[in-house]
Amino acid sequence: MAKRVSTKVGGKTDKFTFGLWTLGNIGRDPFGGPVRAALSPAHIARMIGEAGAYGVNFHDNDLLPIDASPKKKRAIIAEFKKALSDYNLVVPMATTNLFSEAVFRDGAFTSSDARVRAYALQKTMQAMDLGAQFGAKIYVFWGGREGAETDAAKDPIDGIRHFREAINFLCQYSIENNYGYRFALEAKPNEPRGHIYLATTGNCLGFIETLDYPEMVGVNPEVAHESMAGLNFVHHVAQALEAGKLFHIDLNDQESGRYDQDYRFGAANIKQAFFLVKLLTDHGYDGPLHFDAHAYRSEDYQGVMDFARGCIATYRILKEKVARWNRDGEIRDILAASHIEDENLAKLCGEFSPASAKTLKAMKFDRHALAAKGLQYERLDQLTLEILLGKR
Ligand code: GLT
Ligand code: MN
Ligand code: MN
Repeated sequence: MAKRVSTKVGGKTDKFTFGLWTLGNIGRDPFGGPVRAALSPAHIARMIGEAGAYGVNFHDNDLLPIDASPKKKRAIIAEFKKALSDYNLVVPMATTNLFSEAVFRDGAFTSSDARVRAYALQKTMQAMDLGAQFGAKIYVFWGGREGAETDAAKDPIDGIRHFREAINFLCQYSIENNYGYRFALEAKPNEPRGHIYLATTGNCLGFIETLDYPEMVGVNPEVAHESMAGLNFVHHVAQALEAGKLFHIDLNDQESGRYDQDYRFGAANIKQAFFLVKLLTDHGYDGPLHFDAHAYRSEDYQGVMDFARGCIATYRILKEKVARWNRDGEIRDILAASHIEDENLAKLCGEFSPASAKTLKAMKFDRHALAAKGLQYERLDQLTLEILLGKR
């Protein structure tokens, strides 16, 4: 049996995962065909195991081709299970392909055609059965086709309503079958649709509270997607974490103002990657760390392995840098100087009472004195860079 490399920090092992569609990506883009031969799911799983990961995720049709015969399906499943056990890999997350087939060209759960919506539900229930067979406990919903090019086509309120109906139905399906799934909604602003509904993690967090089983549903933010929307990814993850809704995370990288690049983790914005790892580490996130990324189209499968190992290596290096940053004396001093607490004020502002409001209103604040001292964030940011550049 191959040995799995693991990072133990505070007794916990980082749960690095890849989707079958990530290492198995054949390098197609809108302007050109494949540059790598398609591999079997078992073969991809072995590569993921060789890279030192903890687990593998899949869409129903990454594992089982949509028209495979029952006999063929059984053979694929048996071979895949063998690869998982050879490499001691688990399947923490499963999902449904609701985007490749032409039937979903105008949406799956949000199609204007009730028959397409019903088919999408059927396909998802079957995919949930498949995921459960492998022990998956997280179920991702990426609504890549749920959107529009023109709002003449449908009322966006119908889109939201139909999406809600589908998630409510499927929560109930999971409960009825004792699958124990937690659903994770993945936002993206556009691509492949001109405009996708629930465009950001913030939209998803708002939507979740309108569901029948809000406690079962969280988010799966992806670096590339929030960055495409021009937003600060770390802040979005922070809001999800703080709300207890970070059920899963898609790590990759993205330059601003571009198509969904799905670059190797840390490839484009190392500083953001550092603050992300810091956030996840400081707050004890212990869910899967899923690299939802693709190797450059220039690569053969050796390059794909370089890509996979690179994702894991960068995460680990950044985690070491986080520990270094957190114990750096000068950094701590700068932070201590700007983080000023006051017991009386904490009492006064912590909880409203008519008396505390009255006291507060009567207090005198010298706003000029409060603003007199610089905060040293230039130095702080430079120290961060020096740690990242290996000079500190
Ligand atoms: C697709 C998409 C990803 C999603 C996957 C889950 S599929 O590759 O680009 O961001 O996470 O459906
Ligand atoms: Mn993703
Ligand atoms: Mn992406």
